[in-house]
Amino acid sequence: MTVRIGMIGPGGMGQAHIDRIHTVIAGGRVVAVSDVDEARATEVARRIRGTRYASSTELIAADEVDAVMICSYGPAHEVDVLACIAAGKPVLCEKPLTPTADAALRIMEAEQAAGRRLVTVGFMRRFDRSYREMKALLDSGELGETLMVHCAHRNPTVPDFYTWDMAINDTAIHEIDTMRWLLGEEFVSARVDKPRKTSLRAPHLQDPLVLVLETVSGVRVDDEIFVNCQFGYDIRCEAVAERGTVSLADQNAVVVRDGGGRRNGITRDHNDRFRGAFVTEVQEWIDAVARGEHTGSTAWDGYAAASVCDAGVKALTDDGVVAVHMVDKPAFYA
Ligand code: ISE
Repeated sequence: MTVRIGMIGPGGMGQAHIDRIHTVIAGGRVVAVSDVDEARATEVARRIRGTRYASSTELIAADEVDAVMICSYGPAHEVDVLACIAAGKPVLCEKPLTPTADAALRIMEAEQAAGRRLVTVGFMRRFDRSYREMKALLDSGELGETLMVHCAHRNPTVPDFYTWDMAINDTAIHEIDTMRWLLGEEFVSARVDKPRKTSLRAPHLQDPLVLVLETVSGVRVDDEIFVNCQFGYDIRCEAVAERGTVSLADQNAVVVRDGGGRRNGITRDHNDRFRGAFVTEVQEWIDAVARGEHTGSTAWDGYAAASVCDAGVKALTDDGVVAVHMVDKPAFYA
């Protein structure tokens, strides 16, 4: 069976997904697109020989669409995810599921009323080989209990539309989800430390910043967010446990030795750094859709991440520690 996918918002991320679905991934094909930018939707539809729908609502309802990928702007996700649930169609929604926890709660409520898990959130780092090896080692108990995790998330630059809160709910959200998954527990509080700002940033941004999170059992996670670091897309993570540490290795494919010394390449963006993770994530999703099953992060994961983001965004403007507020996890997501 070929899973016929409708894509909402085929911008940079969406087109990267289309390319992998049509080249390296088996079992799926993007047959329909819609976008607020009509010219872009028309061009992508022509390129994939698919149908352009005038609205996301029409795309979701179309008989030729078995499942939906949402790659549009975060604030536009809720209405389309709810329409997919109403239509009974599986949906892979790029992060953030929603920009606020309240919106994610509405999605959870609709999905529970529908009685079937249909929503997968695109938290791709869970599929990254290095993070998976790190999790397997920590879960084995060989290093004892995990006490702290030091993360860094650096981008060369960010686009003009990047607003002050996106440091948390668009960038740090990756570590928020990955650390929940890695540690297997929820966060209870957030604090933001605001160091000296780089002169190479837009004036409205606090860049860099350090998001400091604490889990239920007291594990402390610090996450350096530096989105105008200039030199590359640099993702670092070191977990400190009772008897040792484990870190992500450098992600270079080759090491150069010459008169300038020994060095390795640094990736430029997320599609480059997490290429393998994206392929595994989308392949597993297509396989699960074909079997009529759910896979990957759930709407609960989207909600939990949004709840931590809400506290993190508050901590950006307020001093001190902000509590994370979450509802109890429904049995549906156990
Ligand atoms: C972007 O949306 C991503 O998901 C990238 O992985 C992240 O590094 C970047 O900061 C975000 O804006």
